Amino acid sequence: MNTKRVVVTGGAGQIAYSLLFRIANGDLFGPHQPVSLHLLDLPEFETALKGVEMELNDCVFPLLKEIHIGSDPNRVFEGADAVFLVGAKPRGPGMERKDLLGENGKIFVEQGKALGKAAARSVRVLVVGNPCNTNCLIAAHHAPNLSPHQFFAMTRLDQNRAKFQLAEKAHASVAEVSHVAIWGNHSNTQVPDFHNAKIRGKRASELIRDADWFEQVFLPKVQKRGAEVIGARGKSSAASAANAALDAMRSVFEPTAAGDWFSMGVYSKGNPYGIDERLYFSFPCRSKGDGHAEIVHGVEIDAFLKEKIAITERELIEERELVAHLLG
Ligand code: NAX
Repeated sequence: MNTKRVVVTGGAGQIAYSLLFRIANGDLFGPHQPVSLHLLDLPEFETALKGVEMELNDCVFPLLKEIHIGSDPNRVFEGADAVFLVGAKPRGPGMERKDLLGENGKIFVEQGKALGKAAARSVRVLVVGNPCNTNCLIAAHHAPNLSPHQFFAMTRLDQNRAKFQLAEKAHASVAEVSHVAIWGNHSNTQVPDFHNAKIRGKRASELIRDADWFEQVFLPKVQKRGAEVIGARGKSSAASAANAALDAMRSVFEPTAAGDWFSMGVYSKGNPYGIDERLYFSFPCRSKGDGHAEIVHGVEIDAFLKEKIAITERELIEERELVAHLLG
């Protein structure tokens, strides 16, 4: 079996520290698929990358055939089959959203170009580094020889967070919760959809008969869960983010369970919900397991959802305007 090349950027960071070991263990492509890991970070983190490489070697994962570390995306992305774009600058003190967008945007210009040049033609790219939807738009724009549908922005952690909240409230198991959609941006304006979510095959609202809880507790809780984790842990979500990144990438390589869907930031061109057509917008999606995520049609959008979706769409359009100079 051919070895699959998996790239993780931000290889010396905290999400990578969980993600890499799980990929090497077979949690992405299964227990029979050999993998090689290609880690990218900034030149000043090369020694830290070496430490991660040593630890990966010391785990003696049978599926891990090769490790390559470096700081040149053109080399690290060579022949990549699956790419996790995790590395990005954190928001510094006094930094405005606009500054963060501009700073991180530049990273994704360079990496988009390198992907277009060096990655396998069938590569699938998941953008995790924030602001992930707009970074994804920038990266895809700079890889015009790849399809924009090969790029995805991660909203899976938000979906998983929403699923847990619904399960806990209904005293159900997480496996009994389905059809959880996140609409829009991975930010505080995201829309966790409780209207269409199901628990044991029934609408969540039939089991949880508490409209106020959905609107005033559930919604803000999911939107602000990242900040809640930072408040408690002193660091942002890492293991749960890595887990969600694996869930997200696997979702396009495995057929979606009958009747369910998953949330993913996908290229919005031709979407059936009238959303602006040049965004990476999170929709409920399904896959045949062929590397594609298809937007689910006909999902019911009530007045409450419609209003919230318009807000998150506006924010994404605004973000795109702020990085217009990187999309020329
Ligand atoms: P860390 O600060 O621990 O690691 C980031 C790593 O990226 C560092 O090692 C840094 O040197 C590296 N880096 C910076 N610029 C780079 C470049 N140009 N090329 C390669 N590497 C570069 O952050 P971590 O906690 O791992 O989070 C990484 C990103 O994920 C952040 O942008 C964070 O905001 C984002 N997240 C996104 C989530 C999502 O759901 N989409 C959830 C978790 C997380 O907050």
